[in-house]
Amino acid sequence: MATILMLNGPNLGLLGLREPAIYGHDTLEDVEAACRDALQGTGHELDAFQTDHEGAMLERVHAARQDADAVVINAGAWTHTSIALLDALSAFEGPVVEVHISQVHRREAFRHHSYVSARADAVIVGCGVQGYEFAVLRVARLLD
Ligand code: DHK
Repeated sequence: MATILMLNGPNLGLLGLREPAIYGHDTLEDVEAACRDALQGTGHELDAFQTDHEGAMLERVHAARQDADAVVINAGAWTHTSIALLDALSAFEGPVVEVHISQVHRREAFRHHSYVSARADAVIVGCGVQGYEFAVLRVARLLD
């Protein structure tokens, strides 16, 4: 059994409450439950972590080198700013899938560039929270 680590960055703990017209009404708990359901029968398990602290995220990605086989990440605004996060993900050897709930390319120009994409094996954008389910199923396939 492989472990898929789902990582969410800043402000994503407010999912369901935060700008619902953009990010929807589902909470992060709902999203995690949907991903666990999606993985049923694949033989893979989900571990999930959200933080608003960049150092904590970097440390979680470092630990993933030992305790996870694949990463699904929505880095929130760090997507557009953090070379440190890109470097941490580059030190992780398994599959990485990047998720954005909103269609970032239809939004402000500062959301169009992603440092995470330079490492990601796939990028899922604009599918709402369903994008997380697509992402975990994609990494499950890559792990098989
Ligand atoms: C989430 C965020 O918090 C923003 O900073 C990104 C992303 C977009 C999303 O669509 O999931 O720009």
